[in-house]
Amino acid sequence: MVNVIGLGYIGLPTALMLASHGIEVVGTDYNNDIVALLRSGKTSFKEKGLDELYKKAVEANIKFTNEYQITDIYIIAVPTPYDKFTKKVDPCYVITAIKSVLDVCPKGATIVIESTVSPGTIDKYVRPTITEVGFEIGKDIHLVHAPERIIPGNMIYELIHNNRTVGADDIVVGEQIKNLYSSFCQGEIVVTDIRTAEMTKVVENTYRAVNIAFANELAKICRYDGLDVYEIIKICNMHPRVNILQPGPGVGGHCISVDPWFLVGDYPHLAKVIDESMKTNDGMPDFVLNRIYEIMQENNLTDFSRVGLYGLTYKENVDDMRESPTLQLLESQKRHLSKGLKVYDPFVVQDVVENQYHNLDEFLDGIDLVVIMVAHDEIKNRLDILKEKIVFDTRHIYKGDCYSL
Ligand code: SAJ
Repeated sequence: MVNVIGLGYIGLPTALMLASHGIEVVGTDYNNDIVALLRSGKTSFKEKGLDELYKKAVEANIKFTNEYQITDIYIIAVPTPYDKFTKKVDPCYVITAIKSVLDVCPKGATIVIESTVSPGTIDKYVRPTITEVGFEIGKDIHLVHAPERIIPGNMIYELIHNNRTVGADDIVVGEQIKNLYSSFCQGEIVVTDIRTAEMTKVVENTYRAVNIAFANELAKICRYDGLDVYEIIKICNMHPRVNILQPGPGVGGHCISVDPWFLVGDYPHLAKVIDESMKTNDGMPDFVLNRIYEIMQENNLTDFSRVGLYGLTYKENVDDMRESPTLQLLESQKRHLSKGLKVYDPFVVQDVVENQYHNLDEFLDGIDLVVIMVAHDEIKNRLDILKEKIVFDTRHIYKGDCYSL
C-alpha cells in the first residue's frame, strides 16, 4: 500500500492515478475539510480530467483520511513555501510530514519526497530529522526524491506522458520506486542521486522563468521603440535554434515565480541572470498598471471604475490564484491610490477582492476599458463581445484593434 501525504495540486492527482492503476492507496491530509470533501464525492480544485480520474480511483477503493498509515511506501507531496525575505525554501511542512511518518512507519519503509525543495534541503533538513529519532538512513528508512513535473491545466495528460526523475541513495530502491511510477507513467524515468534530482527540478522551472523574463524584457524594448514584440518573437522562433516564450502581465503560480528564488537565495553571488530575470517578471504587473494609466489618459478616461481586469488566476483555465499577476497589480494599485478597478474571473466563485463580479456580461456592462489579464477559454471563445470596448490585451489573444504590452 502507498500512503500519499498531502492531497493538494500534486498529491491528489498522483494518489488518484496510482489508485486507478491497481495500486492500493490511502491519501492523508491534515486538513479535515479536504478529507471530508474528498470523502463526500467531490474534488478540491478544478483541473481538466480530474473528476473522471477521481471516479476511477474511488471505484478502485482509494481511501482518504487525516491519519498516517502503517505501510512500506510514503509519498510526500506537501507545499514548500519560500521565505520572501531570505528567498530560501521553508521545509517546515515536509519536516512535519516526515516526523509524522516516522511516528508510525515500520523499519525498512521508503519515503518519497515529491515536493519541490531547493538543492541541499534533503541533506540539510530531512536526513537529520530522520537520524535524530534513531533511524539509520539506508537501513531503517530509504529516501527518494521524485519531483513532479506536471503542468496545471494539463496535469492528468502530463502525469501519464511526461518523463520523470527519481533521485535515490540506493539504486535498487530507486528502481523499485521507478517501477511504482511505471504503473501509470509512460514516459522515461531516469534514476539518479538525490542532490541531482533536487537541482534538476529547480533548474527546469528557472529555465522557463528566465526565458519568460527575456520575452518580457523584449516587450519593454519593443514598446519603447514602437515595434511589435509578437511579430518579432514569431519570426525569431522560425530560426531552428531559437524558442522564445511569450511576454505577459507577470509570472504567477507556485512554481515558476518561486523556485528560481531558491537558487538566488542559496547562491546570491552566482545567480545573477536568475536574480535579474525574477525582478523583471515581478515588475510586470506594475508595467501593466502604468500602461493602463497611459491608455486611460489617451482615451480621456479618468474613472477607474470604468476599467475592468479580466482574469484573477495566475494563468488560463485553472482556478489557482497563488502569486497571480492580477492580485499583484491590485496591490500596487492600492499603493498608487487609484482604487476602483473592476475584476472578473469565471474560475473564481468566491469573493476575494473588491469590485469583483461573477457574471461576464454584468462586468462588461459598466466598463469602457477591458484589460485581458488571463486568456481563459471563456473569453477566447467570445472575443466578439469586446468589440464595443477599448481593449488592452496582455495575452495577445484579441484579433481586432487593441492595445498591447
Ligand atoms: N507565462 C508567461 N509566458 C509564457 C508562459 C508562461 O508569461 O510564455 C506565465 C503564465 O501566465 C503563468 C506563469 O508564467 O503566470 C507560469 O505558468 P506556466 O504555465 O509556465 O507554468 P506553471 O507554473 O503552471 O507550471 C510549471 C511547469 N514547469 C515548466 O514548464 C518547466 C510545470 O511543468 C511544473 O510541474 C510546475 O511549474 C511545477 O509544479 O513546478
